[in-house]
Amino acid sequence: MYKSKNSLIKLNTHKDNRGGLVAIESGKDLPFDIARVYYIFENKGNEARGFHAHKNLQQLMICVAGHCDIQLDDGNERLTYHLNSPEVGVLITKPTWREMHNFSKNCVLVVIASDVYKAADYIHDYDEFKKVYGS
Ligand code: T46
Repeated sequence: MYKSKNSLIKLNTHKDNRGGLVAIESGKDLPFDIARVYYIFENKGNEARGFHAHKNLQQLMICVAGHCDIQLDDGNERLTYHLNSPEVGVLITKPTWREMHNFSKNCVLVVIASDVYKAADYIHDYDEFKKVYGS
């Protein structure tokens, strides 16, 4: 499964009379091997987060509880994804500026990433990002 564009993906969901279960496997459900998982929760006063890009990191973001808006800008267009389901994720496969807004109080945003945390992979200046990756 290879996606050259950032996109919303429907996750592999198993539902029965007990409830739901989502499974995400490297190589099958993701175009990258999983190196790290982190999550964002207890958002204070609806503070926005992100405001940076990654050069190489690929990620899948899933709102497993509550809801939030994810703005993704690949240097050419900016799209907003409203995440509100544990069955759907937004897959980021290319250098992308990201901002997270409008977190609900109960929001838990799980992020599955292709690499460990590397400060050198971040771009914190939007103009610099546009200069390198914009058309
Ligand atoms: C991203 C969005 C969706 C670590 O020590 N290890 C980690 O793996 C991460 C992600 C963060 N941190 C530390 C670095 C900062 O001291 O946790 C603190 C908060 O991180 P940051 O300000 O980067 O959080 P966000 O929400 O602005 O961005 C994060 C990710 O950094 C970023 O890769 O795509 O979530």
